[in-house]
Amino acid sequence: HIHTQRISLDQDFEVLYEKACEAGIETAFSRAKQTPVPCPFGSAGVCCRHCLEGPCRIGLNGKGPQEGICGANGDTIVARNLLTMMIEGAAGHAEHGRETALALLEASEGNSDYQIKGVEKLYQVAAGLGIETSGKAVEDIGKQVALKALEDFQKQTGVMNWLALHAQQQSIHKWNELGITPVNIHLEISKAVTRTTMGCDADPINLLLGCLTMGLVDGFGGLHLSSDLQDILFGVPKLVKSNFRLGVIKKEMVNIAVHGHVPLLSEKIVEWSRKLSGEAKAVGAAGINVVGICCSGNEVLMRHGIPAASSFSSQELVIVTGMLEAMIVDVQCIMPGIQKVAECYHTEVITTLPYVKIAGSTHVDFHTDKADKAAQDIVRKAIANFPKRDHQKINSFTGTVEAYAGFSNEQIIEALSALNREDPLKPLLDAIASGAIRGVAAIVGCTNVREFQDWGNVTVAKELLKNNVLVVATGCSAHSLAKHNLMNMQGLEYCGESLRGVLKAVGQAAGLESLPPTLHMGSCVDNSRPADLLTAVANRLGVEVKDLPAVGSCPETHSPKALVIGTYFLANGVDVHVGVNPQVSGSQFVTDVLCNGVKDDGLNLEKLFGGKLIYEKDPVKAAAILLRRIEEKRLALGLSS
Ligand code: NFS
Ligand code: SF4
Repeated sequence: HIHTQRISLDQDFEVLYEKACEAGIETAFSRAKQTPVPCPFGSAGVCCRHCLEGPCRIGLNGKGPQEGICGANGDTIVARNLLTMMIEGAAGHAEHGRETALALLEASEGNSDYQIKGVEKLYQVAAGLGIETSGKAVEDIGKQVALKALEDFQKQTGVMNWLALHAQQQSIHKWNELGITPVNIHLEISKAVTRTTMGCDADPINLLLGCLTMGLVDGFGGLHLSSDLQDILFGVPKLVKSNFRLGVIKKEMVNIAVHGHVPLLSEKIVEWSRKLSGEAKAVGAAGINVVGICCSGNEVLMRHGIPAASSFSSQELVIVTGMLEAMIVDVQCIMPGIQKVAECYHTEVITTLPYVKIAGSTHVDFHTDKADKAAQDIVRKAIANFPKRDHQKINSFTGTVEAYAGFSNEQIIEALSALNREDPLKPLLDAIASGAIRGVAAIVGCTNVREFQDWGNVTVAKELLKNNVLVVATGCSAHSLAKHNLMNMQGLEYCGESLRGVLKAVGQAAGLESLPPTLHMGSCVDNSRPADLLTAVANRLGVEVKDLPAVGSCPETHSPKALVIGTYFLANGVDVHVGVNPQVSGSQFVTDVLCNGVKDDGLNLEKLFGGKLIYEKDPVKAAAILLRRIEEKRLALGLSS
């Protein structure tokens, strides 16, 4: 018998969790409750499994062994484990970028099922890369851009093209002086793996510098490269209105969930679900309904207004509605647990990449040159499952929450230019300077099964809004905010008066009632967008990103990807809050470097870059710290208090 307890601020998932528990269906939430206390050594980051002398672990609180068999001390082991997490996060995003680059290359060469839809973005990126565009065909330029992207996985000297494309000069200078500027993505990942192996890097400072390099690899080679190329292939997101919560799953429809991260396949699923709706009607359904999970959900929401069913932590429970014909997954944040839950229903889990399979699931191999065929096969499998529903097991929800999304920088600038055509950023800068907006916060990252779902994300957001901070969001935290009315006009009541005034002024100029209280900027790779927004603001003011009253917050951190994204922002001097233990407490030294500043040693994150890591579990306290940091930066910039 599994004990039921509250798991989510979202009532629908509470209902489904209880249903699952009563039916004896295990989910991540119930498994988490079975091991209520995680391993204390792993939690502190002091467990080393890098060779067969070990595993070794450092005794906690100074008791027991303070070195591994090889002599590695706690500082080295903690820093090395942190770097290992960074590598995992960066590798995932890099692979996302590489696949997108190949897709652009193939589309440009005319041998794939994709075309270039974001022509304007293509010209813009090409110009930034120094590619000659005049008199050239779109496909030609597309090919040049794709080759420049692939160069970032190959070049042996210089700096990454995508870093030079997006970083501020002053930052590049700083990174060069520290020797942390990445040359190419694969080279840096390979080097970082090498330095973490037994008998290599044993200097905690050097290992932490390695973490920063991974942050830069991730930020430029993962996030920016992926977002740019996706915008080129699929178009730049524009304002859309859609819906969140489980009511988006429709009883009368064939329901298909797209889950994962790389939108190459989900774009095609959306397309073919529209084209094949007649076949769904032939089996008695009213049509085909695609819903999003995690970042695949964010991607198709941003570009097509596809409604979103779930963030990371409750992904298994979506199946417990009994109305999902297929869950299609590609890569990252996919719980293997979905398969066992699916076996209790008629749902078919379909994996699509040769390196991401789940035992027991259906596999349909996906490649860009047969994307249409794969998408048709998959949609038809879902249709065929519709008549297999067990009507006794269905839980349907009617409630949905409206949400605006699609806030690319292009969309934000377009909205602002209704107020000032010549200098669109000026209204935003004026609002920040006058103090009507105190600062900017990006609420990013995950939901975590060990946390009360949505609580941290929503609470940090509400606290910041109340204090007139402009809030943008990405990833699963955007799901949390949307579900709780923070992306529709109802949520304006949570904003401080002066922030609400600015949102209304900008929104009304752009033809809306107001801008929503928080702006959905996309998936986790789209953290490139808030980064670019900050860079644009800093450049316009003639300062560095580190000087801006801007913070990042990841209240319900779950993934190493979130940690490495945070590190990218730290390398740019932006304060980053995490609400979940980052597993470094086993080393006072590492904790001090990241969070407190080391007095007499060579590495002090805040002194070097201008920002620091803030670990605070309590979302109200975390928001208070972030507000204080925003005010400190305002003061340093000479802005009104
Ligand atoms: Ni980001 Fe998106 Fe969600 Fe966290 Fe996972 S889906 S890439 S890692 S859990 S936000
Ligand atoms: Fe132990 Fe050192 Fe091997 Fe790690 S690398 S398991 S600390 S001997």
